[in-house]
Amino acid sequence: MFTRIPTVLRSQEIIDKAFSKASKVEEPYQPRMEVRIRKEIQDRISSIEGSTVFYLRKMVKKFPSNDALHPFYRNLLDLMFDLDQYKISLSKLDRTASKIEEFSTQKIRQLKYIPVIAEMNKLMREYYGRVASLIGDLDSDLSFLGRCRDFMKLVPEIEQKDPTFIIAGMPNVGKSSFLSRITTATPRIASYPFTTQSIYIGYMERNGARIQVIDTPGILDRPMSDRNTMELNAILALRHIDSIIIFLFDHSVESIYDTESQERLFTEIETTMNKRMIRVQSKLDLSDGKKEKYAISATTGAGIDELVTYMLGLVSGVSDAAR
Ligand SMILES: Nc1nc2c(ncn2[C@@H]2O[C@H](COP(=O)(O)OP(=O)(O)OP(=O)(O)O)[C@@H](O)[C@H]2O)c(=O)[nH]1
Ligand SMILES: [Mg+2]
Repeated sequence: MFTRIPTVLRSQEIIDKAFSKASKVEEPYQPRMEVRIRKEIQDRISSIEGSTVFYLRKMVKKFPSNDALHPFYRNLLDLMFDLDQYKISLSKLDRTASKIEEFSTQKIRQLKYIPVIAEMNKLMREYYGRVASLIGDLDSDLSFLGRCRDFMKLVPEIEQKDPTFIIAGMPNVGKSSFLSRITTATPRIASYPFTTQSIYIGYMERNGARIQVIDTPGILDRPMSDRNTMELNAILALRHIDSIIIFLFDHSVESIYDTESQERLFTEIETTMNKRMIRVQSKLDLSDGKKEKYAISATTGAGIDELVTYMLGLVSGVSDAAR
């Protein structure tokens, strides 16, 4: 959504562009000087009106409206910036475009009744001044929208329609190995603009339905209290993605974390995310037997089919509907 928005220009750039284009407007020879000047001013006004109104309206159209924003993106935008300000800034751009239109029509009409060239030039100066001030008043809104766009452009695009699983668990438990085992291609790597971490998004194709799997290193694998605000925001936004969480427990002999700390994180995620959680034991080949209902080894492939079948069953209603 935000990736399609070009860089947002600042007031002065919009004014400079429009005025410089208008200054190139020239009327061909006319025997009567007043007629030529009048026509030239009229054309310059139309040119400025055209380029400024076009630009402002284009921006309003390119930025997704509040209603068009998926809750995930809406929530992020609100957390990082301010959704009310976003709405206000967009509607200010739109209103200014209308004001410029009205003002241009009014000036072109007045121009028709001005007989003296000096008066025509005065009207033109007035016009330029007013348009420059109308667009100048938008500067803080343009800069605000520019910052929203620069940030949101980097937020990973998550397919909202596909049934989605989020893989969580302590570091090194085998989340990424599991993701590459069950998803087809190399996962798409996307960085959150406000964490140094990336999320990995993979897709499983089964029976014609597409299922999205998101691996979240550094986003879900540490206690909430250790997190900075940015990371917390990233987690809170993930709550808005309709999904089921696969929580991996490493009960293997080589596990870095004890069972208690893994259980603590499980409970914490369960409480914050408020989503269905599936407990899965990883690294079965290195473990002393099965300790969870679902146990897998990304290395040998043991237990994978069973787990995937279970996962598909959980979303089959959803994926049928999506088809
Ligand atoms: N023997 C064995 N090793 C595994 C298995 N799954 C993962 N590993 C190994 O465990 C290590 C960590 O695996 P990752 O998949 O990177 O774990 P992760 O949870 O994504 O780690 P972070 O992204 O750092 O949180 C790697 O050396 C893997 O090769 C498994 O089923 N069996
Ligand atoms: Mg990983």
